[in-house]
Amino acid sequence: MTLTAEQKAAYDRDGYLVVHDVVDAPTLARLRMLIADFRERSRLVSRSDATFDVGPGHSAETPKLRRLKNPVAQHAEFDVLMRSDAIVDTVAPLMGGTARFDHSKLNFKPAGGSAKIDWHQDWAFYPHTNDDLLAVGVMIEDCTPENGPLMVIPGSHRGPVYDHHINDLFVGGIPEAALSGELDKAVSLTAPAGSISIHHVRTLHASSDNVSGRERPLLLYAYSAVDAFPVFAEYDISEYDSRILRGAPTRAPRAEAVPMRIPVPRQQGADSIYDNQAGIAAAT
Ligand SMILES: O=C(O)CCC(=O)C(=O)O
Repeated sequence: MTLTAEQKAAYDRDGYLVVHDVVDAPTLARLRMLIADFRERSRLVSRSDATFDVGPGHSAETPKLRRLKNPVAQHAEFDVLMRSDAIVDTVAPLMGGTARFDHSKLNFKPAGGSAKIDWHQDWAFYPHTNDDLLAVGVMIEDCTPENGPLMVIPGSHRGPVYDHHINDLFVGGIPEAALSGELDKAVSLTAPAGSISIHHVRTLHASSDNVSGRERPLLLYAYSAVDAFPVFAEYDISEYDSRILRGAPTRAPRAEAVPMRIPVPRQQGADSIYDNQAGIAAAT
């Protein structure tokens, strides 16, 4: 699907967009059957594992399935939709014309008032060398005010990058008290099944409890521009900080628009500059 100039301008201004009629009815029907199968399989687990994230009180009799992890790797149908022109042609122009798949998840938000997601910016989870990243939410069922639709703060992608730590621990969310003045601008992204939402990686977003009687499955695909590279590898942060010789620990890197190149791929088995540089003589 090709976005209009108005839709692109709205995304740039607001940091989100909802597009109707992106996923056709036969695809939706197949996804619903597939999702029902996964929901049934989740009854067999008693706790979260590599495939399922289950909430408190989950059991075979009363499943509390919150998330199917990495759906693209779980079934080809999710992979095909992730690569589809319907989605990729819609979002690539919002990232300068390129798109790299980053990750996927399927959030079920079961009925009965659970699986609330606190306000956060995806950027806090995966900072990159530039912020041309976004997430697509495929609405498998209608998203309504009652079933905990995604909520966003328009324009927040141009605002501060909020602290997602409490007492030096990453909590992946922002206490509402830190967002005073912002929350009354929140917009709920309600739309019929088959629509997609698109939110920028820095857009503040959240979702409430599902107080309807029906599950709200939302299939999320995250994409990045091909020249956006992750800047964070998981350090042993205490060890990393223990090597500071002057200055205080920080969780806010100083970012500058400096040119970079990425040192891969490497010669198989090369583990020193001597091995790496052997490639120069071999090539000249
Ligand atoms: O499922 C939702 O309502 C929001 C999901 C979300 O923001 C996330 O998983 O990062």
